[in-house]
Parts: sequence; C-alpha cells; structure tokens
Amino acid sequence: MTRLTTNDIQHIAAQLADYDTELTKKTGYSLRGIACRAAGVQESEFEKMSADLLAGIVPLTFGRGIIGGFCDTVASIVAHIGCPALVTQFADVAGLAEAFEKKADIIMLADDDRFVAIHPQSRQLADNAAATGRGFATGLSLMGGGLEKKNVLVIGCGPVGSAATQALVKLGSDVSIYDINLSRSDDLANRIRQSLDAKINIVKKLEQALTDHQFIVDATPAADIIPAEYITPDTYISAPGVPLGLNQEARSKVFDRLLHDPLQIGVATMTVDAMKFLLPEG
Ligand code: 2YC
Repeated sequence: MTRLTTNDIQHIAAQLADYDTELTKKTGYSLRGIACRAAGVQESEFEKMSADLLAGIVPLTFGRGIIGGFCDTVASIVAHIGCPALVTQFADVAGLAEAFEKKADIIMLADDDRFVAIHPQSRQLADNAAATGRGFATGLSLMGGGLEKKNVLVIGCGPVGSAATQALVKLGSDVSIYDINLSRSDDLANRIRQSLDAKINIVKKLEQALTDHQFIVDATPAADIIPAEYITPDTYISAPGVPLGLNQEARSKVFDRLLHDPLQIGVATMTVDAMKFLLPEG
C-alpha cells in the first residue's frame, strides 16, 4: 500500500473542477458519474440522496501518523460529488466521538493499512482499495468504449489490482494478470475462479503481455513499469498505482488515453459505495 505524501495531494481540492472537465473529455463522465457507475448506483438517485447526508472524516495519528492535507482533501472530494463533509477537529477516538456527536451518517478514516468509509446505521463498510480498483476499471471501460470481450492486462495483484480484475471480469473482459510475485497472481486467479467461475490468464513475462495488450490497468507502485516502446496509438492505460508507472516519454506517447490520480476516483467511488444501501433499491 503506497503512503501518499502532502505533495501528492496538496493541489487536488483546488483542481477538482478542472479534473471533472478532464475526466468528461476522456470518459464522457464526471468524477461523480464514474463513481456512481463503478458503485452501480443511478447518478440521479445519488444526487437526491447525498445532499441530505453528512460525511465525517476523522484524522488518525496511529502508526506513521497524520498526512498533512489528507483529511481536508478527502473532504473536498466528498463535497465535490455532492455529499456535505466535515473534518473532525479532534483525531482518533475523540474524533470518532465528535463525528457521532455531529451526526455524521458516514465516517471515513485511514490508518497505514486501510482507508474505509463506514455507515453505522446500515453496518455497511466501503474500502478504498476495492473502490479504487473498481473505479479505475470502470474508467478504463468508459475511456475505451466498453471492454466486453476485449483483452485487458492488469499489472499488480494486490487489493487494488484484485478489485480491478474482478470488475473487468464482470464487465466481460478477457483479463490477464501479472504480479512480480507469482503467488499473488496465482492466488487472485484462484479467487476469481471460485467467486466468479471465470478463468483469467496468468502472465509470467510482462514484456510479452505489454506487447499483446492495448488496454492496461497499472495497479503497482512501480515508477516506470510501462515503457514508451509498448505504447501505440491504440493503447489505453488506467493507473491507480502511485507513483504513476509511466515516465515522461511514455506519458507523452499515451497522451490523453490515460487515467491517473492519487485519491479522487477511489474516494468518490467509496463514498457512493458507503451510501448505496440507503437508496430505495439498495
Ligand atoms: O491523516 C491521516 O489520518 C492518516 N492516518 C492517513 C494515512 C493514509 C495512509 N494511506 C495512504 O496514503 C494511501 C491512500 C491512497 C489511501 C490508501 N492508501
């Protein structure tokens, strides 16, 4: 799990409107639109519901401690998609108590291992890694014009890559997976076979897979894992991994056929996930 830095996130809040414009140009949908599709919720339903809810974001000092700007940035993303949000004045248990006292419907908090949104009333839990994988898989599908029966390569079989793989299998894609640690790709393939009764291909040589695939999810923390030589005018890349797995040459080659952000799509999707059980058909 990559730990973000203040530098990674400090400009996000001020650029959310521009990011919506960029996403709409690339995928046809805004940040809220992608999140709702990834969560399987009608955007109009979400819009009605979210305005009356309150999200409380609680800073946690455990482990490696607070990341400057993290909770404020999360709150700005949640508010941007239409759900009022506050950051508690206190951290840890005092912050959790404050969120309850301020009648937050959804409570969001992150330590070094997990970032979750909980909806105590319905006992629902939304996980950022799962939401991020699903959000970026959905974004890739929207950007690429639908991925049913298309070959898609997922690099990285951790929590984010696993969620992306599951989402892509559900979208009807033919998924190949690669992980530097072969046991992780084996485990993911087994989990997918058991849960979705679907067969996915395990890739052992990344270079060959990069040659064979035009749709790629990069869910790794590797900095330069997709070299420019493998990028063609038909290549689409959805990259939830931080840092971005493309160097400057590769970024200019893939041009606008690239989705990447350190928090936005994951936070927006987990927010919709957390409240979807409140919706009439939820
Ligand atoms: O400020 C705080 O409350 C800190 N406890 C937050 C720590 C978040 C650590 N996790 C990460 O940086 C990344 C994020 C993308 C979310 C998941 N992992």
